[in-house]
Amino acid sequence: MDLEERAREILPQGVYDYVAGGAGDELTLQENVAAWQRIRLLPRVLRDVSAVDLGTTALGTDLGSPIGVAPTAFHRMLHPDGEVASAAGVAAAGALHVVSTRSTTPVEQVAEALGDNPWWYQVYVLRDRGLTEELVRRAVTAGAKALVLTADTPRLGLRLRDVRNDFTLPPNLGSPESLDRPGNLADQDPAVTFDDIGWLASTFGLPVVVKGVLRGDDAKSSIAAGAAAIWVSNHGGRQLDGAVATADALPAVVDSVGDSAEVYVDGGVRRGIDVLRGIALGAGLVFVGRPVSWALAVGGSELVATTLQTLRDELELALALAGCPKVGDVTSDLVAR
Ligand code: FNR
Ligand code: LAC
Repeated sequence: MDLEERAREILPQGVYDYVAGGAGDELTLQENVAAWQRIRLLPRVLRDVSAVDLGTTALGTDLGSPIGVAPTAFHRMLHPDGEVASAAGVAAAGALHVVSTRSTTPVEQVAEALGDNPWWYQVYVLRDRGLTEELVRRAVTAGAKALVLTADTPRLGLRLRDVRNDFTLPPNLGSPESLDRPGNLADQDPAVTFDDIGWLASTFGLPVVVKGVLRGDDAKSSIAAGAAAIWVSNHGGRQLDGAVATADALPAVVDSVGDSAEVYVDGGVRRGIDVLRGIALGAGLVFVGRPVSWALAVGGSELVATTLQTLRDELELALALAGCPKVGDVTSDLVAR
């Protein structure tokens, strides 16, 4: 039985559906997975792959692998130790971690669980700019190495499973710190523009990654406004249903960005081979969301670590079988056109 099925058995239906679900008819949710699976590879042979090195860098930081953990909300809904358990698992696996604005654990405690492991902080610009600044300032003080501005969520998408389930956040979450003032899930500012990229960069002095870009022109405008990296994402199919799958959007974004910034991707990545596919299409980092949520729900920090380690092992094998001893050897000609 796979992890998602096991999570489904132990989580309340509303919580399971909140995580598993997408927007509308869930076309984009399904397409994200299917689009990676359609990509056929052209492996190289006779390349001496006796040692495969997964090391890479992003925004000047050395990383053990190009696999990162995407920000997801409300981990205490999935496990009593919440973000402390997920962070400890991610750190044990040595993957880059991104902490959500919608953390149900104070960012200082998450940072402590991460230890020396590199991590970034995901920013929702809230209507309350003072609260936004306060949350980001605390993350910067706690050791975040970059800020990830989520750009695809001016409002939450239409999550029909949540509507049907009449889903609300469980009361046992304590106080999700970005929600503990008047306002609720809908309090993200819908008036955010490219100018806010410059505001974040200049206010906090960290590189800004813009997450949720699907178009080359938006990538260019983000970079012109001060973004250091572009994260191709459709929020795991949870925002505009019918939006293009990320594997299909990635090449055009990579083309239009050229050498002016780093490009990352997430959405429907389930196997190490998908990570290889993402890199071959031009992504510097490839992030996973739900697989980590399911691992957290079923087995806490240990299963989070095992799950990420398995993904890493799969990637290592995929590189060997593709004739690529280094991540830098994974180039676009590995994709069959
Ligand atoms: C998310 N995602 C998300 N993104 C973000 O920027 N801030 C957030 O708080 C959340 N919260 C969140 C909750 C849940 C339950 C899910 C499933 C997703 C989106 C996330 O970062 C990422 O883009 C997708 O999850 C990637 O797709 P996969 O790997 O889940 O298919
Ligand atoms: C979500 C928000 C919290 O996708 O990002 O549910």
